[in-house]
Amino acid sequence: MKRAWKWFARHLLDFSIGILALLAGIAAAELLAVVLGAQSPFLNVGSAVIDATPTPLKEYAVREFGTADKPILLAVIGAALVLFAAVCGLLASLRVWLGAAGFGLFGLVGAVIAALRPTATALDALPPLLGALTGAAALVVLSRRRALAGPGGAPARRRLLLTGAAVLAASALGYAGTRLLASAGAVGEQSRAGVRLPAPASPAPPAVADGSFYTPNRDFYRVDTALSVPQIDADRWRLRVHGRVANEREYSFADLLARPLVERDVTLVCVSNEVGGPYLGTARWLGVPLAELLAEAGVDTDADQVVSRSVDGMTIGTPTRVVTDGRDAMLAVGMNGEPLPLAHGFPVRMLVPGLYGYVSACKWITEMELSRFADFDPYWVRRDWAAEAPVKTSSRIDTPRALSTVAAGPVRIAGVAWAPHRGIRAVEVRIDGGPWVPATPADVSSADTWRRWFYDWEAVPGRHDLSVRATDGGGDVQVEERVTPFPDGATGWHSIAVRVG
Ligand SMILES: Nc1nc2c(c(=O)[nH]1)N[C@H]1C(S)=C(S)[C@@H](COP(=O)(O)O)O[C@H]1N2
Ligand SMILES: [Mo]
Repeated sequence: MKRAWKWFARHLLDFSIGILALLAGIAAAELLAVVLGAQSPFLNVGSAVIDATPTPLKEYAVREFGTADKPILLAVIGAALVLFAAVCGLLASLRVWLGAAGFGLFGLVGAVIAALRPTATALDALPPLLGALTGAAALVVLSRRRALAGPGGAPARRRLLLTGAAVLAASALGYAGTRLLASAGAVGEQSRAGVRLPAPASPAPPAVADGSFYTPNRDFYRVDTALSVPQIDADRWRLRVHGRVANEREYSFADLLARPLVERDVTLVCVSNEVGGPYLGTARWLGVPLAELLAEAGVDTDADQVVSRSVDGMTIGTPTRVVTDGRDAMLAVGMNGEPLPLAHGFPVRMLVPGLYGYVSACKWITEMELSRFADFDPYWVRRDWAAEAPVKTSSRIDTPRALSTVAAGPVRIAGVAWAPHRGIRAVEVRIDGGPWVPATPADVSSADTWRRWFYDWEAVPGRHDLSVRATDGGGDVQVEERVTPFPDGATGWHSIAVRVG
């Protein structure tokens, strides 16, 4: 232990030199990336890791870390880079060219990863290569100075320190420049600020009065594979409808806004939502009826799958039959009275009541290709999730909180139940091992949303188990058996324990 520590202390300077060179390399690579309008090499590596992550590990990450999964992933990648750079620093202290070669390898891997991204352009491989060159150069210079520092005495040591400080300062400047250019290039925010949404030709029913019925945009759950939110200029955005159609079509954002728009309340649910989980929300959406666009294109009778593509390379497959069966499937442009927030798909996303998001709700959509299930597996299906996935009938207790203590006497148990497009007919509550008793479901604006419910309970002191189950509009009772989200959505009754004091 002590020996290891001594070894570490003796090589601290070597490690530091490697890490300084890494900082310089990353700064150069990221700066070139914004200047060229190419993908960030660092985020490219992160995206590649996300795409390559086996489904069980991804499920674990979403479950354990929720929305923090991305910062955690980037921190892990950062730590791996630092480790690698420290090793390069150590190698350079033995043979300078060894360390430089390490950086070269690193740049090559970065370039290959960049070139293999589904959205890659020819420019994307350049930043990692420049970054590697810069890092290697910094490593060589610093290693030379370090070699002279011992025999050269105080002046040589000062020169090493100054060079190190200069590399650090240059990296910081490069990083600041990157941030500045990136924020100036935040075309999505600017474009969104200029959007005026027209009034709907077909308005939604009167808004549901209950304050917790609509999920505010800032609280709406977010699930996607995008490490940086795509910045799209609505004026340059295009939607291409092609594939197995009679007439290929293209629409601009203005084309969509000029059409008669519908406004509907719809609950969106993520397939990764566990029993009792938070990954669903309800909004008042504004959009273009999807069936009308498909009718204009003239869909071939054998095109049973609509494949949506987003600017960030996501592919999502939706049954043609479902989006043309008369439900309010739409290309949404508005969410709760505003243009779509960037994180929720600005300028346009798909929305299909009744289907989980991963088979319907493509954000930042740019393409709809009429295809067949037999011909194309979209992103999640390639990772073994089900190709077709209607939302399963579910319910959740929101109050009281699990494991909380409440006062004896009247206690309102309340929560939400959902079976989008089938609707919720009834909700029942069970206290301890007792009989199922009916809860009171609140009003809804359509069958496409969740339904709030409550049950007034006379709580007696002690520890109690509270459970809920829902019955959907088709009369099907929520499934009791607990299964995990993979491959087509969780089932099981939500139960919580509370203490009555
Ligand atoms: N482009 C793109 N669209 C996407 C995804 C994605 O990763 N990329 N994730 C889907 C999934 S899994 C869900 S649940 C919904 C979530 O939409 P939200 O983030 O607006 O709540 O978006 C869907 N659309
Ligand atoms: Mo999802």
